[in-house]
Amino acid sequence: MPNPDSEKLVSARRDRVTRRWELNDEIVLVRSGPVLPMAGSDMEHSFHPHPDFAYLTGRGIPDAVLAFDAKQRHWQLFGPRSSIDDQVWHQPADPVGLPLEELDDWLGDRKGRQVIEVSNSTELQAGIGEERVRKDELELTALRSAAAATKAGFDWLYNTVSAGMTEREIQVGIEAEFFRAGAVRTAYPSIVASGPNGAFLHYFYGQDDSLNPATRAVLQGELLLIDAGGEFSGYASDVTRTMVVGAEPSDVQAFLWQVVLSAQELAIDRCRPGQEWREIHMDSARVIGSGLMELGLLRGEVDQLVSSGAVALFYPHGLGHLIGLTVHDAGGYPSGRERSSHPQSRYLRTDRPLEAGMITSVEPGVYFIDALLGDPALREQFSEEVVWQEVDSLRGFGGIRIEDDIHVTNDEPEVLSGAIGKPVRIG
Ligand SMILES: [Mn+2]
Repeated sequence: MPNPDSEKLVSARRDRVTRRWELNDEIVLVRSGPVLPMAGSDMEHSFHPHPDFAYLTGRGIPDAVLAFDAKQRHWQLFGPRSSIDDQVWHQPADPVGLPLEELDDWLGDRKGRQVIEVSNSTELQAGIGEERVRKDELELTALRSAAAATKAGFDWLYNTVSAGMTEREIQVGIEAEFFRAGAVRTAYPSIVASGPNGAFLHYFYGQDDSLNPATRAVLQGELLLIDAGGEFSGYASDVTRTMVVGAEPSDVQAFLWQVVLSAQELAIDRCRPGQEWREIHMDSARVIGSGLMELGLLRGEVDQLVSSGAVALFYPHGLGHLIGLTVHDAGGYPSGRERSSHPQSRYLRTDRPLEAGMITSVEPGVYFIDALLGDPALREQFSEEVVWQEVDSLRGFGGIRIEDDIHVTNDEPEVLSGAIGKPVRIG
């Protein structure tokens, strides 16, 4: 049950959101969402409340409705009541607010007024999203706890993993430690990618359609890329480390690892109010591009290599994203900002100036992605800028990504995941 202090903070969120909404006498409904059935089965997926509902109530009850009467400036929560039959199978849901059956009468008392579902209104959703980007104390506490649970998993990894372990063994081990440390679940499916698998940005075990977990073992001297995090009180953490397992890093591994770390450190230091995220992202691409030039994989002038899309062949994603109730959180593009189709920024999930209270991931990377590097059209297009002979010798290298979660403050950036070590080698 939320305590009185947290109730006060949640109520303050509602006040801030209603100040953003331009309403007269409308009725607004914010639904938590249903429990979703699994196809062809009487089982259900685990419930994830709609994050807007969770934000405005501090709760995660299925089928609940938060109503706002704009005329009376009054919020009313309606929650389901568990029947006796329900309670034979499940523990009862908290009896929050008024019984859900009373919603129709409540709306009937307000007949003739326009009823707006938040999920159908971009404007109202944007109003909530604009508030969700700046975290209050309750949210920061949850985010710090999520990062602490994630640290427990990575500590296990550093102490335990050696060459010969399978991706599945590593995934089970790291997740077990998240849960022991208080995480309710993982914030997203853990990415445990050994060797060449690290070149898939979102490599998930079991994605080979066999219905069985991955059996690939990490080999001595290979890279191991782990992108995983626990969820705590509904809030995500999102951390990536890449290490060489069971051997000293090769010159190329060590060099590229250092390039990615430098790009990350420079970007983290710029996570300060007023900085434009897009510019930090583009500068991180210049750092990566300069490294690739130094290694003899690209030739030319770095700004040109970024603008032509040559760097994006090796760093095709955005520098990071906002984090909160969802791992890729709301509010990345405020009104007036459009997504770009440029290869270096088409996957950029945020384009706005940073503000104190925001949480953003910072996750530059370098990858050798077969689908891009083997594409005849791209090889032709970048025949001058990419030294293909050198690049081809690194096919199968995998990828390197280093990711932390940053709290932008009016002082130094707070790295929520900063206590998680960054070894270049384990095992
Ligand atoms: Mn991330």
